[in-house]
Amino acid sequence: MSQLKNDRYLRALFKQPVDMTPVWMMRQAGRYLPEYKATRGEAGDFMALCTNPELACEVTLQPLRRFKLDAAILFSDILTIPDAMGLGLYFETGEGPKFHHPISSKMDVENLPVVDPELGLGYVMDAVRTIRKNLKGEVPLIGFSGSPWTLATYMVEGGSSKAFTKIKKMAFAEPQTLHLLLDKLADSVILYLNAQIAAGAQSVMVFDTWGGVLSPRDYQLFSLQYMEKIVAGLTREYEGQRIPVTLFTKNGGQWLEAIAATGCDAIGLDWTINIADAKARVGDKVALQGNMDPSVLYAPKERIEQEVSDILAGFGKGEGHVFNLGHGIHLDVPPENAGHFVEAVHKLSKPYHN
Ligand code: 1CP
Repeated sequence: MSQLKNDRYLRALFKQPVDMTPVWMMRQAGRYLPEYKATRGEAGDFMALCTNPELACEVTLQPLRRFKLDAAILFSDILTIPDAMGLGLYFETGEGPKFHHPISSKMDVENLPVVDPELGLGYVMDAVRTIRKNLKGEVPLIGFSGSPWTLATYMVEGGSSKAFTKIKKMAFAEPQTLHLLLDKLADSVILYLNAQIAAGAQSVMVFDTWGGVLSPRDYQLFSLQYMEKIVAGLTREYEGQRIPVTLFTKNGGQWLEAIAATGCDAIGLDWTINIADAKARVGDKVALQGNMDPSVLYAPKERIEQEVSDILAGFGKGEGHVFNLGHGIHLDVPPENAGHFVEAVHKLSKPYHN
């Protein structure tokens, strides 16, 4: 870690002492930044941006030029894996992601390949290498993937969903088909994240955005079980450096003990749980990332500082906290408010560290 100029984020994940609490923002590169919109316009569309390593690097670095963030996150999307499996990802203006060929039968799942990241996702590894080179050791680079369950929701629903009727139908009417799909996805995610690590990702995060729509038993069966397989299959040390893994299940606050038991290094928290309670429950096992409601960024500076101060006090003294939002930054947040947030975390956290 010594080659990094700022290793606060990695140190916090390993529960080592830091001078102030590290901070980054989920979706820190994106449409709330005018410079992102300009680069995206130049690229043509979102996938053109993801598949062009120079432009993906440019948008990864944009938020770091504005704010003193303690980590960079690869600019890509969780849906690159299903796209590489042949589902045909596309975006319609004003709408979320969609697939030309969603999964609708057992045969579709049987015909689905496990992705070889070097073949179908080489552009992501090129982006990782380009970003690492251009970061010049300033801050660590986070690689990421979607969880098998969250990826499966998009693949079976054919895009974003609110009710998850198709995938739940598969879960209860044809559980073996869903398990085969989740298993192929878990194998693909392991290969994909390990390829990102080999290309230069210094930490990895698994986004389980939709695990929280499952019952406790089904969360274990259809989501957590496969994330556990991923944690066990990841490269945890690369070229002498430990590679931390963070699991984030939105609305997963009731399952923290089970998530910590997977062997991950850190748990990402959304804002529906009090961070003091989370720390009391699993703080001896894992580091915690989170957990300000992203909507607080609409508030005046004083209100943002109050919220940051409350979360810092909730975590209290001791190591193992990476500050973040509890979910992605909203696209209509004024960039200067994000700046107030980052500054507030650094300024107000100093008394909590020696
Ligand atoms: O420019 C545009 O119009 C595209 C908007 C966009 C962006 C900026 C999409 C489409 N993806 C991304 C980038 C992205 N997505 C990143 C990297 C940028 C960063 O963090 O700075 C990451 C980590 C993601 C992850 C992602 N994509 C998740 C998991 C995290 C989460 O926010 O819950 C999910 C669920 C997606 C799917 C997806 N891709 C894009 C959109 C709009 C969505 C969400 C659709 C939905 O709500 O169902």
